Amino acid sequence: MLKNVCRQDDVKLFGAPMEDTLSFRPGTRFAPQKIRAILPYLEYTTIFGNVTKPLCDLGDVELLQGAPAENVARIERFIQRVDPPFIMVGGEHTATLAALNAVRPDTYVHIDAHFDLRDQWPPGQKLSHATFARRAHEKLGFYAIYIGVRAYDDEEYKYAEEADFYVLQGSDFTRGDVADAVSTASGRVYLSLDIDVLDPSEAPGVGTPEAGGLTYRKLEYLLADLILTLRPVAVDIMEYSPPNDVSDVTAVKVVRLIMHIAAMLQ
Ligand SMILES: [Mn+2]
Repeated sequence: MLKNVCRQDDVKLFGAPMEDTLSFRPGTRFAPQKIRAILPYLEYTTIFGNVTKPLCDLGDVELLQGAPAENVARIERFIQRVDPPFIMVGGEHTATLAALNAVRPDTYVHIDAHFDLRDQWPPGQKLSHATFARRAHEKLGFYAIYIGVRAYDDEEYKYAEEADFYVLQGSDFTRGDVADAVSTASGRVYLSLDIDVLDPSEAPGVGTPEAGGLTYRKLEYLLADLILTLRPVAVDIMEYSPPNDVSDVTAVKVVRLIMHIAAMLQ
């Protein structure tokens, strides 16, 4: 059904306003509606690249409240009816598990201040925003490239090492470092962006802020280097939290990134 709403080569946009697990500040469920409110007001032609076709908006996945496993299943079923390329807007990062289940990439690129590789978080909970990447890897066995990670538990770092993931830590890496990381990728690629990879001074509107992050301009170059070389089948932007934003400073970055990504995917 959804396949008939857009043309096959359109870049599709949809919201996954899932927010059933969180560690710190709530609000990611409001991201898709906030993004849609701002999207009409930003220019489509910029010095950094043009979006030549409007995004094809498929609306939001209908979700329950407080049922993470059911919501991951609903998002997965939704994505199975969407032809790539698409951009998913979170919601909590756990929704990326649904996208990985549906897309089944060979290489998963995770841009985030965090690994999201805990076995349980909070203790006793196997499925959450802090564990979803581990659940996905246990099931799907992809190769992963981590970029921007700067806050984690030893357990997560050990898991990433044992899984032979490529990890570019912190925010001081160069474009050459990114090229080295890219050279290890192969096959079908899925790219996930947690907006908390940005420094909280530039992007306060997140649920789990961590000091010492990327600048917005560095993230733009990073995404261009990754997307233009790896040609991911789909991309997501997760964890934007409007109630924690200040004067839309995070919102305008999220919307601009969506347009950059759409321009590169089309
Ligand atoms: Mn994060």
